[in-house]
Amino acid sequence: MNKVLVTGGAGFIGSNLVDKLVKDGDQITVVDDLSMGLIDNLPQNKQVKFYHETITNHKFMKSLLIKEKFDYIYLLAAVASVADSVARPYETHQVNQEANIYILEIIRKYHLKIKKLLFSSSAAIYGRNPELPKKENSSIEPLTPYAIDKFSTERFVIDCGKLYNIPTVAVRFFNVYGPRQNPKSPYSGVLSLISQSILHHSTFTLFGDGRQTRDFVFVQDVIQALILLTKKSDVEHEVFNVGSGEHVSLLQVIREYEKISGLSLKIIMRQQRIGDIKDSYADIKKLTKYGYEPKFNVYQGLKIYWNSL
Ligand code: UD2
Repeated sequence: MNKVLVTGGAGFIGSNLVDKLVKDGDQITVVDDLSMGLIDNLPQNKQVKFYHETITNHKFMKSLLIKEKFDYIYLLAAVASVADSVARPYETHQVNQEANIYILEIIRKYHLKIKKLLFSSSAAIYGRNPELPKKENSSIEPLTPYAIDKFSTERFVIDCGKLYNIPTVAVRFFNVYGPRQNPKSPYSGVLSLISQSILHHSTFTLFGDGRQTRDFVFVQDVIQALILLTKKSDVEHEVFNVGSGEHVSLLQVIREYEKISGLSLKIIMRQQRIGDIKDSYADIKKLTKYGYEPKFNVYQGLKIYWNSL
């Protein structure tokens, strides 16, 4: 039985990970401030301990880490909205970078023996770089405080992991979608917004001509990647793209979704959003070499998502 810490564990990706860890028989501690996550996302299970706390509470995080002596740590807590980071750069920096560095600092200072720490970064770090598909060694062109924080924390986790002999790994998420994705903000993932519009027969605003493409990766495939990278003890101090390796246009996705739901989406077209990139998809060869194999295409993933609503 492993002791596992999941920051952001009540959120979309975090809670799907917690479900998997419960099945694997692990003892899980979740720290989440419920800014985007929901308590109802967590299973009522003796294996799961929940703290309604922010990771920026240093005192709390220090005593938790020292007391619990975790085997595995997943750093998924973040202010995930790029727009939020533009509006509140310093506050989001404290969550997206500082709090994570502090966790590493406690591990270093108190010589905590962990088996693996994983940090979740983002495809946002490639920014305006037009190269396709994006490789892990493609140039980094961050455009927002969010992307800058994700990249610097990723480097810190990897390079300081090496320097202080802490086993770490980082992942760059592409467009993750699936059950429990929160459609609360206009900057939430586009598939969660489309889902809401179809479900409630409300109008969806399509920015641009709909021909922009994205690498939509189903959350269960992401969980597969996270478990694989933490459990492989020979993978250390590396960063990996986590995507499906394919890209589809928004119009294609909308058509698929209409087929699945049997409903039609009311669309209103608006100008492309400022700063929007045209196309994005991941080169996932580095990860597939270690056995990662996406199991859900967009049609299969959307079907599960739709049935979960
Ligand atoms: C994703 C990430 C972002 C950052 C970025 C890096 C999400 C939610 N966002 O932004 O954090 O990592 O990738 O490149 O995963 N759209 C509409 N109508 C809407 C909302 C969106 O047409 O109501 C369009 C949007 O203009 C874009 C596409 O849908 O062309 C995808 O938007 P998104 O916000 O889901 O994701 P993305 O790739 O822009």
